[in-house]
Amino acid sequence: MTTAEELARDRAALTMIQPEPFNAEAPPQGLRDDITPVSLHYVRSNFALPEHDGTLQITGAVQNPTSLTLDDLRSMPAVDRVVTLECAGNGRLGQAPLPVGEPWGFNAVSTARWTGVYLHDVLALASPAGDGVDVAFLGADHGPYSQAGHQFEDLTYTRALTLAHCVDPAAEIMIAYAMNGEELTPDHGAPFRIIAPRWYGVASVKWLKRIDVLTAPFAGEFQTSHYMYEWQDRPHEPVTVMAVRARITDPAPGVSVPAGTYTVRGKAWSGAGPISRVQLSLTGEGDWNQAVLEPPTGPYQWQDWSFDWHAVPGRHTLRARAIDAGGNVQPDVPPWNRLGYGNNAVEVSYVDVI
Ligand SMILES: Nc1nc2c(c(=O)[nH]1)N[C@H]1C(S)=C(S)[C@@H](COP(=O)(O)O)O[C@H]1N2
Ligand SMILES: [Mo]
Repeated sequence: MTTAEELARDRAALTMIQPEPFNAEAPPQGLRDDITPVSLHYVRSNFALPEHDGTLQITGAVQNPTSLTLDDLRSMPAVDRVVTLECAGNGRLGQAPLPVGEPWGFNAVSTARWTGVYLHDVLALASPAGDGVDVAFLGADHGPYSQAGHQFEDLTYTRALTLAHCVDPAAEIMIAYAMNGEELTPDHGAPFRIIAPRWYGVASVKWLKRIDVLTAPFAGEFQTSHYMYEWQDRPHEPVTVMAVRARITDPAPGVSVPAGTYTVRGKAWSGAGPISRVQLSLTGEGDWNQAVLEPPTGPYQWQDWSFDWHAVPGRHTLRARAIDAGGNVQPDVPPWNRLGYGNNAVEVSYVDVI
């Protein structure tokens, strides 16, 4: 059991967005290194922290309904992956008019080393039926829910991925029980959770309680009503992989820097593949200079970039933008949609050189 003091300690270093259910961003130093310490990793929860009885059920269209404990998972071959997770609502504050939903700034993104088992290995134990279509993941968290005109007395956090995606070894979807080498904390989904690399965090169901193989597409609230891009001028689309994005981490927001050569640093990532270029504008006017981009240290994590800036006194407008291997470029203007997802517009950072 986690005491209130332990919970408060776990949360103390984060930038709070909402106290209950607890939602908080990483502080700027959470984006500095390759791996975000657990205590600095953003938290996004739709319901109060749930109780979890320690078992995982695999039900539905399977030949062999299965129940597993944490010890059962630990006895299976372990896999270890560094994964950048970003909330699809990250950057919502940059959209105007402000959409409904959590008013996230720009730090609902972090990177951790997750340890667990492959989802496809766990599914194989239950033998999904040949006519399986989707796999629904149910969290232990539930409760009354009312947002954007939808009301429920008791809704359970449930998300699905296609069965084909779940059993694809190349997708490397995990059931994780450890984060940066430690047991999962309550806020990050103890005792185990899904980690779906490349996808916005919404797919990585915490407090995993049940895996249900379905013979028809899943149409739950968090699948078809929320986490949809409701574009104004084209058909709605589900939120899937993370959009390409670069961040400036140094100079940190609001920090003045001395005149001379200053190495501007940052991160860049995309769910569509590795980053191929990062460019920096020093005038705010589209003078895109090539930054030095570090090669990826793993397939699912942000990359470092840097740029030696000849900083002269005055106020400067720095902007960084990333381009991924698929040729996706960050837009200048946030891609507005009613629920405010996927704002990957180029961010502006004002820096005083003294
Ligand atoms: N059971 C459950 N899983 C969940 C959520 C939730 O509310 N309930 N939120 C999702 C969202 S929207 C995000 S961005 C990630 C955040 O994971 P983290 O809190 O470990 O950073 O968890 C996902 N998994
Ligand atoms: Mo999210």
